[in-house]
Parts: sequence; C-alpha cells; structure tokens
Amino acid sequence: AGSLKARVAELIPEKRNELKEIKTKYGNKSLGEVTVDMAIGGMRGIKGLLWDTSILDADEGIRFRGYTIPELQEKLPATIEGGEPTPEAILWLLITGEVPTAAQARSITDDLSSRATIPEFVEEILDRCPRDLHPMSQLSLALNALQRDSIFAKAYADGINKANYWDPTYEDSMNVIAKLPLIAAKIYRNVYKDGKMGAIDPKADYSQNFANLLGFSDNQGFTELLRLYLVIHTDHEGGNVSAHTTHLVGSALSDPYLSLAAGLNGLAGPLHGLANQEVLRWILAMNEKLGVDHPTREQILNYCKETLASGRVIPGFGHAVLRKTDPRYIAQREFALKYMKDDHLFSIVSNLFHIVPEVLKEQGKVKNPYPNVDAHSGVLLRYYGFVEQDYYTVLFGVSRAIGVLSQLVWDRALGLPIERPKSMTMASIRQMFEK
Ligand code: FCX
Repeated sequence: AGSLKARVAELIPEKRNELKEIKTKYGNKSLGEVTVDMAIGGMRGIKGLLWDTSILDADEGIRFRGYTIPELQEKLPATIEGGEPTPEAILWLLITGEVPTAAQARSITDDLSSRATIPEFVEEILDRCPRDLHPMSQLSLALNALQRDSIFAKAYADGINKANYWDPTYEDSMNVIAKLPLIAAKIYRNVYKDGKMGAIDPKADYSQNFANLLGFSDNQGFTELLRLYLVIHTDHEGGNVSAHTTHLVGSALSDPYLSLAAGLNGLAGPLHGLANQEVLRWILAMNEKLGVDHPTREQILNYCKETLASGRVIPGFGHAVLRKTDPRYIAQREFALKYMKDDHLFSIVSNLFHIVPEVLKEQGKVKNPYPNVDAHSGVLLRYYGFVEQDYYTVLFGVSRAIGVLSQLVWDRALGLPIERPKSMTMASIRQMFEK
C-alpha cells in the first residue's frame, strides 16, 4: 500500500492545476452579494472560503469528500467486520479524496502509533494543572507546549521554499493527530481518575488505543462508539468556528500546533463544541429539578418553555447552516437503537426529538429547530460509563483535528494566502448609503 504522504505528493500538481483553472475561468465571477445584514450577522450565507474536505447542504447535511455518513459506513474499511468506520480511514479519505483500502487504513494506524509520544515537560505541565482547569483549556495548553517540536516552524526559520510548505505541515499534522489521544487521555486520567495511564499498543487501532488510554479497554461497545464518534465529528465544511479559526490562524503561517490550538479554543465555546457537554448537563438538570428519572412529555415541554423564557438556549438544537435534522444526529440515534434502545436517557433524547422542534417553531425566531450533532452524543457516552460531561468536548476536539488539519495541509499545498476580509464602521456604513 502506497503511503498517504506519497499519494498526497502525487495529487498536489493536479490540484494546483485545477485551482489555477478555476481562477482563470471563474476568478472574476460573483459568488453573491454581501449585505450589511451579513456583515453584522456573523457573515451568515457569505460564500467567502475555499474548503475541499467537506461541504454542508442545508437540507441534506454533510458530505465528506462527496460521501454522506451512510455511504462512509458502507464504503470505508472497518476494524470490526460490519462495524463502524475508523478515524484512520476517514483521515485518508479527507486528505486524498479517495476511499482507502483496508491495507491503506492499516498503514495510517501504524504511522500514527509510531508518532504517539509526548515530551516529559508536557506531561509535567498537565500534571501541574489544577483539576478544575477545564479539560479544553488543558488541551489547548498542552498543544501550545508541544509547538516546541513543530517541524514547520523550524523549516520556516531555515528558509523553506513556499512550494514545499505542505510537507512540514503534513508532518506536524500527523504528529498532532497521533499525540492528541495521549494528551487527551492524560487530562482525563489526571482530572477524573488516578493520573495513571497505559501505553500505546501497536497492534491496536487508533480508537482502541484511545479507549485503552482512557481506561475503557474492556468495553467493545464503547470502542465502536468511539470509532463512530471520531469519524462523524471530523469536519463540517469550513465556516464553523473551529474550522474557520484553524484555517485563519494557519493562513498567517502559524504552524499546525498553533492553528489547531486556536481552533480548539473556538470549539470550547458554548454555542459551538461545548454544546456537546451542555446537552447532557441540561437533561440532568431537568431531571434534578423535576425530581424524576423519566419526565413526562408534558414536563419536558414545560421545562423547554422555562429555558427559553429565562433567555437561555436549548443546547443541541439549531444550526447556522442546517435546516433539517443533522445526519450526524441520525447516525448516533441508529447506534443507540442498536446498542441501548432501553436506556432511560435515550428515551428522554427521543422525547426531546419530538418536543423541542415544536417549541422552537412556536417561539418563531429559530431558523433551524431540529437537533444537531450535540443533541445525542452525551447520552451515548454516559451509557458506557463515560459520565464526565465536562470532558466531552475534548473528544470532539480530537476528532475535529482530523478534519481541519487535513484541510490545512491543502491550504499550504495550494498556496492559499493570508486571510484578510475588510471591516466597516457604523459611520462608514451610513456614509455609503446616505447621500
Ligand atoms: N434554543 C434557543 N434559541 C435558539 C436556539 C436554541 N437551540 N437556536 C437558535 N436560537 C435563537 C438564537 O439565539 C437567535 O436568537 P436572538 O435573535 O435573540 O439572538 C435566534 O434563535 C436566531 O438564531 P438562528 O439564526 O436560528 O441560529 P444562529 O445561526 O444564530 O446560531 C446556533 C446557530 C447553533 C449557535 C444556535 O442554534 C444555538 O445556539 N444552538 C444551541 C447551541 C448548540 O447546540 N450549538 C451546537 C452547534 C453545532 F451543532 C456544532 O457545534 O457543530
């Protein structure tokens, strides 16, 4: 099986030509009008980014290099016969655009295992963190500390030719993806358990190693969930906060360590990746307030209305682009129906699926009242005893790294420039339109 890096090197000339052709043929074509509402409203709807690893259709949901999640589950090689696709397989797909063979996916497993070490000083930094420093803050801290080993930063200091920027970017990106489970698991073991952690097993795949490091090695169902989880959270086109930030910071030629750390700080936002933890927190708070384990639909309806009336959002519902139920939610629902159909928290999530959209539609201002990826994930993790919801967004971050770093390699290979949109003052807006 040819190596992933060799395949990338082969693809770069033709992709560079394809981009040149697009610039020549369509460079001066309009992608649509930019209005004042867009400039004020979070750039909603502005087509102003190039991002090849995935694209999001408002009705259909995400396609990873053209494939839907069911197509990934059908076409990508799995570790368990008939089981979930793996992060190694989607990494190959996202970087090359091609479905890997089982041997090619295996070559990624071996390559990542060979890179999976972290310097002692980074372990010591994590060991010094107070337990109440949020796991996402610790993750970003460790990633910035690892930057000392950036191959890109060193190559740039040594005067690397810009035509070769992609190479050290690839090496740093693979190193980061390989090291994230070690850092993430170290944080988990320090904050929630005894601080002790196992070692990488070269015979096990990425997800099994991650499960082992976390301390969930004897749980087949959890490892299969981790495979599905790590695949579906990788990428969600380029405009979401974590992807856009990684791309933006990388456009200044900050190396993959600094770029991803910035992106993960965005993922730690409650309206973005932190919703991953907020959903389960919200459900447990509802049960606690009602003093029940199985709230009735009536009770759930009233709690939703109270949440909105108090000026808070209902986490796990809505989306800036999607206008239908998130296919990443559906994939998790199918996993739950297969592995935990009688779980009581799953029954609450199912009730929310029926109740919340109606409440949000009635309220009238939410553009997408349907559940997103975060509405389901915590309940699945909790079923397997992974109960520490403050940690859930770290899992999201390990997965998202695979998507955004795959694109970062292409940002450099295609020579995308520093990103610098124009800003306006309120006065300059008024002057534009008031004669
Ligand atoms: N509960 C309550 N109000 C909501 C809401 C929700 N789930 N979703 C949107 N709204 C509100 C917005 O707050 C806004 O109110 P405002 O005009 O008073 O400010 C109004 O509805 C219009 O917002 P809308 O255009 O529909 O949504 P945005 O594009 O502004 O924001 C997110 C999209 C996802 C941020 C929004 O739906 C939200 O806050 N959801 C809850 C948090 C969440 O689940 N985030 C995860 C996002 C995603 F899945 C991911 O991380 O990948």
